[in-house]
Amino acid sequence: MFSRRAFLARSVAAGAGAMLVRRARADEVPPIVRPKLNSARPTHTGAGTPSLVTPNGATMPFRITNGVKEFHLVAEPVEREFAEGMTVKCWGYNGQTPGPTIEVTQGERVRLFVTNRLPEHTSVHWHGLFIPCGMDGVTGLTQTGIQPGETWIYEFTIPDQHGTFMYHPHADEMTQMAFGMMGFFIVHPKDPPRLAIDRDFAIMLHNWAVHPGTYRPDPAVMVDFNMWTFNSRVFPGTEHLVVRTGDRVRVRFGNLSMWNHPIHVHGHAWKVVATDGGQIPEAGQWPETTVLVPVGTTRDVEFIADNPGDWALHCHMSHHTMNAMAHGIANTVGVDQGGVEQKIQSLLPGYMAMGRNGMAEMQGMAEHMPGPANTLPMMMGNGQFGEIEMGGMFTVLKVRDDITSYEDPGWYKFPEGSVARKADS
Ligand SMILES: [Cu+2]
Repeated sequence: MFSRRAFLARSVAAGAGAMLVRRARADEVPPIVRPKLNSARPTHTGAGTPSLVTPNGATMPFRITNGVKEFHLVAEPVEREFAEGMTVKCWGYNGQTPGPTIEVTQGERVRLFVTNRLPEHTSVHWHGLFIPCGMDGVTGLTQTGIQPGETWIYEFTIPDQHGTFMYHPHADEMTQMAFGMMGFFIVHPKDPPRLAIDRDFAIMLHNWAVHPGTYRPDPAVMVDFNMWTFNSRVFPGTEHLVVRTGDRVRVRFGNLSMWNHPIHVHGHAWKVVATDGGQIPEAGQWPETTVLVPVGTTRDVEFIADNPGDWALHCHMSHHTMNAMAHGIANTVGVDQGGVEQKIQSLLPGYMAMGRNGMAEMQGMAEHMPGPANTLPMMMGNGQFGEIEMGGMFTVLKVRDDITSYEDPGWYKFPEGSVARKADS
């Protein structure tokens, strides 16, 4: 599994003496940068790789000091708008959740400064990277916690592996990850890939328990989550993925949530080409339209976008494409609630019985009746034909023949006579 070259790289790293994390001296710490969301592209220009796009996110800035690539992560409280109408009090890195995407190239020497501005200790684990154990970031096992106010240094040589990895705390994980502390760590290959990629996206999957009317995720919740996010945003707040017809597209999914997510694409089939464990040989790749992204893993999928249109791309767990969910309520489908509605109205003026014919009537509820503060409707978002009745882990893959940039081109212009129609029209 490990090449001789990788072994040598490790030996060199060991010889350099940086085997354990240490506290930073004030004069060596790079400035703190909080990149603006979506402002950091184009970003990395590795050999033959396109700019990586973290939808609704950003790329981590760096500086080079004596040939070493230096990053400065700041663990801190952040406010994150999940979609218009809901802002959550989270924890993250450099003003964001997920934290900005770190990009490096195979073989590079990196130095990662971590400043802790949380009210409790933390650490950073580099998920999937084969680095010296003293840099692994597990509180108690490989280091003591980084205390509030301290800045520590992780330093290592990127081993002979490339692909999609992640970073997250390995200290009070239940709280710190529930609050959104996670990010991508992308290693680009030193040599150009055999098949050039035109569009490269990174999407982190997460779940949250933000009880209706509240602002802070509940870290004690184990299974009963109510918000499901792509890069800490819910539909319709999720950025659309714009590609040109014929583009070879890569989407990197990471999952640090508490559920597995089967992510489905319409109109295309993709192949899983890599996991956080390594690249998959071509003989081991098979086409599918849904990739299961288990907890604690990454999956890189690739496909040719050869079918123009507006294609749904979403988690196939139907409750994961809903916002502030109405789960746990009595099942009223098929129930005549007429008499009940009048009786309750005598106690609660304005009460509306709902759900007799399904849940679609509850969409746009916010327009009909005020909900709790900071709580999104269960299903929302409009397309060119009306309400899409989705939330959570949903976005749109926009495949276009005629675009000259990857700016959002608006809704698809369907060719005459190509849209489903009512039989009697
Ligand atoms: Cu899901």
